[in-house]
Amino acid sequence: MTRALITGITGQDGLYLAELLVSKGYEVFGLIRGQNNPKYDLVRTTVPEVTLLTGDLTDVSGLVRVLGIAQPDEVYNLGAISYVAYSWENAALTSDVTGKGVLNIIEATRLYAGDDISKVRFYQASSSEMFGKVQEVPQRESTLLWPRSPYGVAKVFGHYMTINYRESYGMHASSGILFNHESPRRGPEFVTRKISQSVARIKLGLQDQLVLGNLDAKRDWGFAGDYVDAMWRMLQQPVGDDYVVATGETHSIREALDVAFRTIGVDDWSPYVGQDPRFMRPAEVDLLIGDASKAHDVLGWTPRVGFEELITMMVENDLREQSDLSR
Ligand code: G4F
Repeated sequence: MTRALITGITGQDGLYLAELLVSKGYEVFGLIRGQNNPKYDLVRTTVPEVTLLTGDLTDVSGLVRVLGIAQPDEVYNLGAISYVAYSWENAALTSDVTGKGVLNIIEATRLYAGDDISKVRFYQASSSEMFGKVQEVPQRESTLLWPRSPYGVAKVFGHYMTINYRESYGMHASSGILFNHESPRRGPEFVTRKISQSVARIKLGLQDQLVLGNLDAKRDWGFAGDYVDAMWRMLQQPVGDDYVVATGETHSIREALDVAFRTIGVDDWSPYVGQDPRFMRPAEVDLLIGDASKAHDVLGWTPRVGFEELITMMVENDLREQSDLSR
């Protein structure tokens, strides 16, 4: 039985990846932070097969202990402080967890492997946020990185540290440069879920207005359930490498609003949507669109869920969830 350790098990991607690996017959371990973590029950009910181990990406000795217990063949580092806007107010903490945390877990993994570095494979969740002020359209593995947020800077550190461990120690270490990926499990602080939840609440008469920041930014949005499959495929290759994972389509926040409001039968959303500088960022990433041809060619990976289907799925899920809650 192949054994895997997932950090960030409580997040959207952690849950989808755990389900995928369990369906493939893996024994899955998840790193969970702190005592009485409120997300503990969420993991327990969603993927009861997972064994949860307590630890923190900022604590190397704890990570060494967890690796010793899990004895993984594959380590997926999905743990991070992942909300970009928060990273300006908490730049040092974001750097510690999202940046240095990568060094902590990859070094702990190297120590766990000991003399046999081939005994374990490592996945790092890199991000299209690293492209920031984009230097090429579309963005690919070779595009110069120009991060625009403390979060993006921290991800660049983790990305290059992963490459460095591959080159320095011959480690099977891969970095997935994932563009935005969403689902009904997305946290409500991210724009797609904020929109889908608010649109559902407006339809049900539970909310009047949706207040957002910049409506003109463009993102390459895919479905998280498709993207975890790309992570797994990376670790099945003979050697580690870096891959862009994206749909190759870009859409603005306005277009996301068009699709979401159409789902509830509203064509003109302007009376329902306001803007507030509170939700604007000190430095914006204006346009992201990925070229995932390497992932297609080498991994045989293609996204299955398109933009409209994704947003509609999220609104429909929130309509169900919100009407259950309001009963
Ligand atoms: O949904 P977002 O917060 O995602 P963002 O910043 O693109 O980051 C996400 O994707 C990255 C991959 O590129 C991940 F690495 C990262 O962890 C995260 O998953 O914001 C998307 C866009 C931004 O341009 C933002 O300015 O939506 C714009 N936006 C406009 N109004 C808003 C809002 N974003 C949020 N969160 N809330 C708003 O009210």
